[in-house]
Parts: sequence; structure tokens; C-alpha cells
Amino acid sequence: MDLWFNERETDNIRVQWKVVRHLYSSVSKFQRIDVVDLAEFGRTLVLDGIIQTTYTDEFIYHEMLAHVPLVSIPEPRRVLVIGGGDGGTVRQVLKHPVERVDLVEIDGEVIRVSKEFLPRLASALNDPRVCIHVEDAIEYVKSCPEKYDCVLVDSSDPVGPAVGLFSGEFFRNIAGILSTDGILAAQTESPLFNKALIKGVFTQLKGVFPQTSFYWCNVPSYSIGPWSFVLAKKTDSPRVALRNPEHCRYYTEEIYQAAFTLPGYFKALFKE
Ligand code: AG3
Repeated sequence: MDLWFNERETDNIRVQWKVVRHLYSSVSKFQRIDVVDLAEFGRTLVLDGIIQTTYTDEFIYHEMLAHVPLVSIPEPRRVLVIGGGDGGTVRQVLKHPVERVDLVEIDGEVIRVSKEFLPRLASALNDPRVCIHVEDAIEYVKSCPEKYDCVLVDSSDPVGPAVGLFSGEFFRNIAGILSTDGILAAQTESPLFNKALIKGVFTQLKGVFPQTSFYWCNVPSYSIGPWSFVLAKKTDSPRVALRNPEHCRYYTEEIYQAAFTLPGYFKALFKE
């Protein structure tokens, strides 16, 4: 029997993926969680009907979210990952000589399901340097007494529990818990289909951080093409010599340089 998962990308775009096996389905306090094996893409985590990560291309997104900021500051020691309950971002962060990684994920079920069905990513969460907090990051960053060298926002799309993770207040609170040379990186969706979101993030961050830039890559399982990230620094400090983390499949120094070269339509978002 042919089983196809119909993913809604926008109101007007749906994409179909061939399902080899439907392994898990539940509804948590926050969202519907599914795990499927997709043809070509392999083991896949789906939240509220949207693909979050697949074994075949997760490395592209997770390497770009983690390594670009982590090689941009001298000595990242303490890192905060917001969202990212599948463990893919933490796994990349641990390739750096960090002392501690705090993961703040609102939905403990995502962590549990990922540990069971996506162990290649989620086993990173068992590393002794990782401390897991199952709570709302919006509250966490308001009252957290810690200082971080790097904060990574690995959120889902800006609907439901993730809406507040793109707001000005959230970014201001992050600035407050970053160390003097601290850096923030966040996933910021598709520059073609989420223009308003990217413009909003730019405006909010510009008011808080002296240096804000966007970079991008292609993540095939986010099937509407290019995917964007924002990088914001607290100081104007010059970029440090880039260090290559071990065992990357996507990230290289050349990719770092290239990723900040934005296509015209993307650059135009900051002029309109
Ligand atoms: N977070 C971003 C997924 C966005 C997918 N959206 C879409 N295709 N419309 C992924 C979390 C992985 N750790």
C-alpha cells in the first residue's frame, strides 16, 4: 500500500512525502508529535504536521545553526539552546570544547520521543555537559541568573508555542543573559515565504544588538527552498580566526564566508 504524508507548507502549498513506516503518534500538552520513516529522507520528526528534522539532511540545518555562531566568538564555554528537543543542535555544540550546554525545551514529550526514535541526534542529550530544563524559554530568559557566551534558538515555525520566540521582548531578555562578547543565533524561516517575519526580527534585533546579520543555506526537507538564520553580537568585536569544528559534513570555512552572501531579494528585505 502506498502511504503519503501531506505536509502543509503555506496556505497554498502542500508537499507530499512517501511514508515507509509510521512509527509513532501522540498529542502532547503542546502539539501533535509524529515519527515516520520517509522514503529518501529516513527517520523524521514531525510536529503539528510540519517536518522538523530528518536523518538525511538534519546535519545541514544543525551545523549551520550551531557552528556559525560558535566559531564567531573567541572561547564559547557556556551555551544555551532554546527549543531543539530532538538534540540535533546540542549534538553539534558538543563538537566544541564547551563546559556546559543548557537546553530549554517546552515540551518534554519531544525529548522523550526523540530519545526513543531519533537516538542518533538525541543521545547527545545524555552527555554530562548537558543540563535539560523542561520549561517555557520565554520565562527562562526573563529570570535566568546565568550568563551565556552563546544562545541558539532552534524553534519550530512561528505558530503556537513558538510565536514568542521571535519577539522583541524575548530578544532583549536574551541580550541580558549574554556575556560581554556573547552571540545569538536563531533560525528565521524561509526568506521567500516569511518575509514579514524576517523584517520583524531584523527591526527588533537592530534595536538591541550593535551587529545583526542574516545567513542562509538550503534544507531540502524544509521544502520551500532557502532557509535563513540570524546572527547578532553584543559587541562590535572583530571576528576571531575561524576554527573548524571536527567532523562536519556541511560546514566549512568557505561555507561560512558564502552563507552571508545574500541573494538580492533577501537583501532587499532590509531596505524596503
Ligand atoms: N526547526 C525549524 C523547522 C522549520 C520547518 N518549517 C517548515 N518546513 N515550514 C527545526 C528543529 C530541528 N531541531
